[in-house]
Amino acid sequence: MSEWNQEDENIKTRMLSIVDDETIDWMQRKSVPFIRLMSYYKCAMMEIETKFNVLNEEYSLEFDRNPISSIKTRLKNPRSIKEKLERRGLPLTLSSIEENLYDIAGVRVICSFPEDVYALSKALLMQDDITLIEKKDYIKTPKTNGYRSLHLIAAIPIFLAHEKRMMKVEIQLRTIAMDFWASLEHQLRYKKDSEFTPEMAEELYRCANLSAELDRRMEGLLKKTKQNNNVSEHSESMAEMVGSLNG
Ligand code: 0O2
Repeated sequence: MSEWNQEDENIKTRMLSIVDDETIDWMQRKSVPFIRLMSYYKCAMMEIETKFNVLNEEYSLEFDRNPISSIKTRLKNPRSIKEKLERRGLPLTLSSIEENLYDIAGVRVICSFPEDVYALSKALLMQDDITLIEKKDYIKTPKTNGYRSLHLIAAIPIFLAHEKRMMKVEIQLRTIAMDFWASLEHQLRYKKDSEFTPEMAEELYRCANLSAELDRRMEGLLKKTKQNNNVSEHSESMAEMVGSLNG
């Protein structure tokens, strides 16, 4: 028996000591459709991730650099799903999850430069199997705390053995600097053992502006390298032309 199976057996034994067979049966009947729905979200997430990997590959061939630094995916956990439905006073059912929650499957694309965020989102949304449901541009209009990211809710088909299903995925696109800020802000804000003061919020806001400035300056450097490339490409072709005239 593998370690995993042994673990399953241990859980079953512990469960049997506190609940009866009938209850376990009921729990399984409830959980199988839930697990199936989660696997559909996982498939949709994989489809979106692949689309971004394909775009990254194409861009890296064309422009000799990678617009995507990394991609992270996550499925919302059952507890967060339940809490979100309860917070909104919505029924705790599978159809309610599908209809009301758009962030069960999340794909976070960390880009090198701000222009990559927009180029990638445009390229994704142009694809004919993608339907845009919602777009929030927190880069053009940052949140009051300084948070920046481009959020898309998109529907994508997944093809199962006997059916095609449209699944919603939340896509967050942001630069490395925006991600650095958001990750640390999240850690600081939700630190259990300490208070998050207004002064700390102000300092974080200043840090967000600093990271936006960093993005602007890095993008400025990128533009300069592009201009330099154009100059050298031009002089190369000029040199070729001069060469051919001389020949
Ligand atoms: P998790 O675990 O990261 O997913 P909604 O999701 O529609 O109920 P809202 O606020 O309208 O709520 O959605 P929005 O603005 O699109 O933001 C949703 C997600 O963006 C959050 O998910 C975070 O991941 C991220 N986000 C939004 N604002 C902030 C922020 O101020 N700081 C940081 N660090 N992240 C932010 P969840 O559900 O909070 O968590």
